[in-house]
Amino acid sequence: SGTLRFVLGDQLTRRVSSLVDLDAERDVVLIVEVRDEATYVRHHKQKIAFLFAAMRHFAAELEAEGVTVDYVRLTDADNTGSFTGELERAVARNRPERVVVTEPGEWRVWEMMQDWRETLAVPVEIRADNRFLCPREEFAQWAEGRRHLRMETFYRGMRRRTGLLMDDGEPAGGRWNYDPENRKRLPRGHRPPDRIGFQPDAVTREAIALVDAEFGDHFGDLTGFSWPVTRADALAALRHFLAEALPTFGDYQDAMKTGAPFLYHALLSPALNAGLLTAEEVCWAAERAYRDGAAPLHCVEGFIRQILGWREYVRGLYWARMPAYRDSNALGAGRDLPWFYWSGETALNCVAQVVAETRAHAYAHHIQRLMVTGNFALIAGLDPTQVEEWYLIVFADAYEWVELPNVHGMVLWADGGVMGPKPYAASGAYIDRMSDYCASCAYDVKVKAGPEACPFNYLYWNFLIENEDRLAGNQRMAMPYRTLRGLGDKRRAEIRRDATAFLDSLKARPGADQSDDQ
Ligand code: FAD
Ligand code: DLZ
Ligand code: SF4
Repeated sequence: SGTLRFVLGDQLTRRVSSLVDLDAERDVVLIVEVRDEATYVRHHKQKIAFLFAAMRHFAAELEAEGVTVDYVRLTDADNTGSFTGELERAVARNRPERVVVTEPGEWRVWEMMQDWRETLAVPVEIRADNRFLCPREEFAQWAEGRRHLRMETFYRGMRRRTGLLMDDGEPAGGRWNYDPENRKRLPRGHRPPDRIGFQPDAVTREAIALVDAEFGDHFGDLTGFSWPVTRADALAALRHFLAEALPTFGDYQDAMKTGAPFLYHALLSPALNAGLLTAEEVCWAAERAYRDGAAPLHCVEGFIRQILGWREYVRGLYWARMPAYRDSNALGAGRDLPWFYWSGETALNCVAQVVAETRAHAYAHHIQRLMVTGNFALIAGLDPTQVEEWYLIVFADAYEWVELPNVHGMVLWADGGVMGPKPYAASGAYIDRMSDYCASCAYDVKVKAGPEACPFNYLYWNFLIENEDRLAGNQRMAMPYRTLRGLGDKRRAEIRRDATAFLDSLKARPGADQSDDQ
């Protein structure tokens, strides 16, 4: 008897709604390692190790507090491998009066939860996820009747509602957005701060060994694992970020540099998304740095916008528009994901660098995701479903609620403009301006046509040509289409020729030849 409180692997906070009224005398907390969750997509090895390590540490912390934890390990005999199977077994084992759980991050699991209410022998209470600043219903109200859901409008509402960076009802410093001061190029020879690494302890090493043994054929390396897996370490990571990186965060937010995967980014998304930190405390800690004079407003506003704005916004959008959201394909894109997204074996140096860093760290920063692997997927016309699966697999912070809007909406414009007014397509010049990748590339970013040319250059124009019917009428695309019309038939034919030759040369898997791909 008592309550069985089921905590999912990305809800690892003592403050999660399913634990707020925990009675340590009578209740049992259930945490389960299950094969289905590790394989519904074949997650990066570091992502699984991160979650298993964090789940085991969280269970130990609860036990230290005197709470009874029913912890199912992946290799336990009779582990059914699924949330539903393990919950059923746990109900039979513990004989609770009821089950309490917090709503999940993914639609897939939400559907499972609806079934639990029908099939379990005891009542199941599904509580709202209190780990976000904007409740689902509130976002749904805001979104109702709007065809376009613009982040900036939502963000201003959130600033007003929370009081973050507000002075007497006005935005601090008199402006909502300080982007014009951000996004500089990195000066040559600039040395960014070191990442704070967390040496795996015995518990984490065991989780890493388990993943190596059970999921050794998944994408990614385990050797460099240094994520924070406890709340204490996540707080240390936050302090390190506030002191070392936040004061420069905005300036080089969009810069990319060979051998420097982290730059001034926070590296806090895995901890935030798994519950080790809350969005609220991270935002207020950044605001405090501004009020104390430890970081300038343009950096703090830029950072807070990512969490209070973007993160809350994509989560709200996901729940407001699912399950239909993932089905659209506004640009009719359908090419297979090239194998080099996994192998990194490509002459496109920018892509090779980002894939190699992703394999090593289960991390790439925002502009790498958006403007390198993302922009390539957009202008090469890659199939949204395949691209989305890749993004869900390769990053330690990936869950569908945050991955899908970013990939489907922001990167691929597969939602036809719900998130952004126009596709973010760009040629090689953008990557050249914001990185040092082009200097060591086999292609020449300044060349527009022929075998030496940077493929981003002709793929960009080819993208506009392929989507002329769909995009030429879009006001925000008027400029590039005007330029395209001025190019002339000969140049158009040249673009088509180069793009077709390049796209036809891409392999969807090793050994695949043209005839296989048909
Ligand atoms: P910083 O750059 O330091 O930013 C601080 C925080 O802001 C992040 O920790 C994150 O919580 C939040 N944030 C920033 N941008 C976004 C955004 N666009 N959406 C939501 N939150 C944001 N983020 C994920 O957490 N999981 C994903 O699966 C994911 N997939 C992405 C896919 C694509 C194609 C793109 C363009 C972005 C994606 N992002 C995703 C957003 C962003 O790239 C990561 O949150 C960020 O790189 C995490 O690293 P950081 O903690 O160093 O972030
Ligand atoms: C991602 C993941 C993995 C790899 N393994 C587990 C697990 O064994 N047990 C668990 O409770 N959660 C896991 N997760 C996180 C879940 O997939 C996540 O809670 C759902 O996607 C809902 O957001
Ligand atoms: Fe990437 Fe083109 Fe630059 Fe090569 S030249 S690194 S392919 S943008």
